[in-house]
Amino acid sequence: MASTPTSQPSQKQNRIGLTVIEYKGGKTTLCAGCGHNAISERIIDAMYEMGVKPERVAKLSGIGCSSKSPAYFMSRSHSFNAVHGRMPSVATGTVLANHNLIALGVSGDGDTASIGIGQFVHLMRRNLPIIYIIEDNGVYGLTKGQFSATADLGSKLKTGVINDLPPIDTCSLAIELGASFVGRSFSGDKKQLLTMLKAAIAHKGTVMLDVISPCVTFNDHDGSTKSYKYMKDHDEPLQEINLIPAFEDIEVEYDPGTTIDVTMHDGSRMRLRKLNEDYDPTDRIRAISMLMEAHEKGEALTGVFYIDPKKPTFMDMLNMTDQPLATLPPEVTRPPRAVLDEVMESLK
Ligand SMILES: Cc1ncc(C[n+]2csc(CCOP(=O)(O)OP(=O)(O)O)c2C)c(N)n1
Ligand code: SF4
Ligand SMILES: [Mg+2]
Repeated sequence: MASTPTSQPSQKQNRIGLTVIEYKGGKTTLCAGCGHNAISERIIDAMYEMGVKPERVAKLSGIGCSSKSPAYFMSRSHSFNAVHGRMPSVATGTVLANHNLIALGVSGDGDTASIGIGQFVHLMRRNLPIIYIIEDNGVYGLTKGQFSATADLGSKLKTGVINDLPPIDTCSLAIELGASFVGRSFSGDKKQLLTMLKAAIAHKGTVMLDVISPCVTFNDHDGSTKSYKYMKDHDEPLQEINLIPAFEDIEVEYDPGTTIDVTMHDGSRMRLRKLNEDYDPTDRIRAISMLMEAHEKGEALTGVFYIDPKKPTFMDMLNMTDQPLATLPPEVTRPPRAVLDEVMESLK
């Protein structure tokens, strides 16, 4: 008897009729086992599961091993590899020109917190619609493993050099400055990272995700606080996170005493089951103090630290046209002769 052919998981179509293969990119040139490769895999899964059209995504990055990684996922999307630390301004221009695109920024801890800190802080205070991921390994991987500004005080390089400067916590900074969805995850925690990325796609505003992503070549030894072993031993998830996408429309029972339900911009629901304490991720001040407390205790907290799904975005503040600027016809964007004459007259 002939057997019924079963379809391979890789051939299963998502809600827009695409298979996961259509979300893949070029073959990675990063080291085998690099955390950045795992993050690329989760981005592919999240975009596929949420049914995002690859052509709607603009991948933006700076310089570093992390910033190379957009070449290794979603080949069908738009892509721009900017100058070191300058991705935020290119991303801002991209979103201003065409707000129908989903901006996905991939940066490193060096690209963001060292050379790019000036651009990063201004991006965070605008609440531009963007998913901004820091692939955080505590070192400049591409230039052979010098400490970055997120390396913890007292952590040790392979050469034995000790870091004697305090780290910049990009999550506290992003919350303080105005990002509307801030969290931290670990490249080795498949489920948590995938769910946070799916929630990021459902959010409108700046999503800042700091993902601890071990550099197996330069920062995965004893004495590092960004190694696989350190994260496995110290990772303290704040919540158990689930996302119920708007298109799935399922009702699931939950206990409001132990669970917080956040309705996202697109109608999806993020369900956060508290694991540690009575933590409210809509309280900004509490979020910052909790991050400082965790830091004092040497805990590597992960989870959604802060979310405000209703905060006006940069586009709302600018009162932008519904139709993206990039697609407006010249008759609309070009001032008529009489208006130009009036401007010239006013300058005399
Ligand atoms: C203007 C400029 N300064 C310095 C460099 C050298 N450089 C290239 S990548 C990099 C740091 C990358 O670190 P990070 O962003 O953490 O990425 P990783 O390689 O660790 O993923 C530096 C300093 C450069 N390319 N351009
Ligand atoms: S040097 Fe480090 S960060 Fe760069 S690809 Fe290798 S493991 Fe990844
Ligand atoms: Mg780095």
